[in-house]
Amino acid sequence: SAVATAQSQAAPQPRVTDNDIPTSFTAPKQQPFVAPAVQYDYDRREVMIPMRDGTKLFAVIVVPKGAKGAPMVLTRTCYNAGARASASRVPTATGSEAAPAPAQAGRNARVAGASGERDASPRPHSPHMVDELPLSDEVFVRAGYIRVYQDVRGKYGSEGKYLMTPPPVGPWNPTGADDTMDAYDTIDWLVKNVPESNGKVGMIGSSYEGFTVVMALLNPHPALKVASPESPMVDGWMGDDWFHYGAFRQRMLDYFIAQTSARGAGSRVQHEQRDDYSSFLSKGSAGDFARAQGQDQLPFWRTVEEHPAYDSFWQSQALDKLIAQKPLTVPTLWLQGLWDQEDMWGAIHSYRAVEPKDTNNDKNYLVMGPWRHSQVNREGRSLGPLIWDGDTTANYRQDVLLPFFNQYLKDGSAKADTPPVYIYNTGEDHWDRFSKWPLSCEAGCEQPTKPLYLHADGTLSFDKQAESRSKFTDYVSDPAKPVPYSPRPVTGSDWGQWLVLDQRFVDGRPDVLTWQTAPLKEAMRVSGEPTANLVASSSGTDSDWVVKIIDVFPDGNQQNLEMNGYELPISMDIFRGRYRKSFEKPEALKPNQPEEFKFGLPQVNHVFQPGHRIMVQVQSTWFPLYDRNPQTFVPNIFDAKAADYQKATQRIYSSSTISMPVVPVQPVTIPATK
Ligand code: PG9
Repeated sequence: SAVATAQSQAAPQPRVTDNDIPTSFTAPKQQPFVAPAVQYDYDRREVMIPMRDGTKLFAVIVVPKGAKGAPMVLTRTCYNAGARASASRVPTATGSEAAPAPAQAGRNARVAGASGERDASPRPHSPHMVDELPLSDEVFVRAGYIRVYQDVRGKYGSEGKYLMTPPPVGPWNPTGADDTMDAYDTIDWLVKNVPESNGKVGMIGSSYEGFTVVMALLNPHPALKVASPESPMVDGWMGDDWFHYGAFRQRMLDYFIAQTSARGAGSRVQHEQRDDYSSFLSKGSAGDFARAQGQDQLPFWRTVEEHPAYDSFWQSQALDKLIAQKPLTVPTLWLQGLWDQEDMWGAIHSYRAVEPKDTNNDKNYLVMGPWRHSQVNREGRSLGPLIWDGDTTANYRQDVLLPFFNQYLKDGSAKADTPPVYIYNTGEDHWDRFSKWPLSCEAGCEQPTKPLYLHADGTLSFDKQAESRSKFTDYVSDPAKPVPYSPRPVTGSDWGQWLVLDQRFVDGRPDVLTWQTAPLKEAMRVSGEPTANLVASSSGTDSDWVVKIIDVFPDGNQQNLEMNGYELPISMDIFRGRYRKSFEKPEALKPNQPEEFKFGLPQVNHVFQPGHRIMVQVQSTWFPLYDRNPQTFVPNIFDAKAADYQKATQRIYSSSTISMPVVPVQPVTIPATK
């Protein structure tokens, strides 16, 4: 048999060499590499497009070979049009690749190995348009679109001077040009100079690129037929990148340098310590940190430093207010993530501001996915530990975005089955289709919210107990030991996931108060905008208030041990107390006097499952993402001195509530037609 034969063979000889490197080696002669003739399936044109003031803006136009009567999709970017239009698609196994630091976040081409990094050692262009352009363009490429990327004025290949997210021309923008005019002139040029096009243009872009879409909508060119601002930066003071209700997002200081220290890619900040918690803490105020980095050379930092309150600088560029002045004429799909760690304010507030004027219900649409910032342009199977039913972003782009764009851009296309509101149900793991949003809110919604009481004994319930101003829970907030927003060392590596981090990493700290309900007997659904109504006092004269609504998962999950007891935040935000009466004119708190602090929290469309608990956490620091409130009232917190940072005793009175947008577990939805 074979066994017997093998056994009968002689045993192998041991190796006799004592050196695996021969005394000489001659490499065979290399044959010169002859590249096969490459057939490109597209034309890549680089053009300079003249604006009305004579400034020329750089654009890359990617035209499929043989295109005729094709629609165009335009993105106006501050992130290097040349690289955006040449981004190889970056495969991600899980959709949760290490998130870029804030200075890089938000551009789908700017993950490791793409975009900026590629500039140093350029790879050849792919012969295939679908591989050459970013993943988010795949649906457009397959549908035969022409794709255009353009640098905004003053950045990368474009001429002119750069202002950060420039306000519309006026007192705060003396340049005579803005992104409304530049989009108009660009579209005008494109429809006259791209012979393969059908003269119809759509605009799309996320974050800064979403800002440029909204600016175009303020005075749209007649050829602009459809738009999708994705997580657009709309109000940098209220709740997008720079501040949230007046609390400064000092991590964005990196962005100031990256974006405005050079016309191309700016320099990066070397934080002194690996843990940003220590790097920021050791410098003092956000102003001191900025100055230590040389940011006083940067005009945009100086402007922000001069405008810590919501004065006319911020008000005059709040795009949700500006866009609502006229009815929308261009069908618009406002989009954002439900855990959007950068621009959580813009899309939803613009949608809500415009909605009353959308009397035919045919221009104003809203999409909110289970996504982090700009995740819509990447893979969407998961976020942190949350695994969704399929690739939510690919499905959205294929099933909702493309048909919507086709309807308005492709001649002879069918009407898309787009619901006015398309929102992911993060508790039941599926999309919901609604005719309007929010289903419930404090004022102006069909369903009023239900107050959830923060009882002094740490329980949380919808039952109003004998309300008394003398009942409170307290904690000491020490700005020298602020509560981290993500576990230390804070390196920014979890930037894309920090809004879904298990809050047990701070639960139990003496300066984090926790309330929770009993395990729910039945499912409870929240669909809309929760509002925090804190009745609170501080022994200091200024204070921040952070409120988190958390879904506490039960124990007993044998399949996914990580989720046992997981404290999943579904809505959290921060409010700077000095602005409780006026966002424009801050006012000191009266020490130890209970006052009301009321603010809207991010939107939710969630079902708390039976057995889960609802938890609320309150704290007064969220560091180092947000700069520390010194807890002593000073004219400008950017300039607070070491002695201003004082411990304070914070009291949360039991008349405090969270208005919860509770709705029936099965609200009325719009059925899909297919
Ligand atoms: N969130 C980023 C940004 C937008 C606008 C201004 C500053 C930053 C972005 O991802 O583009």
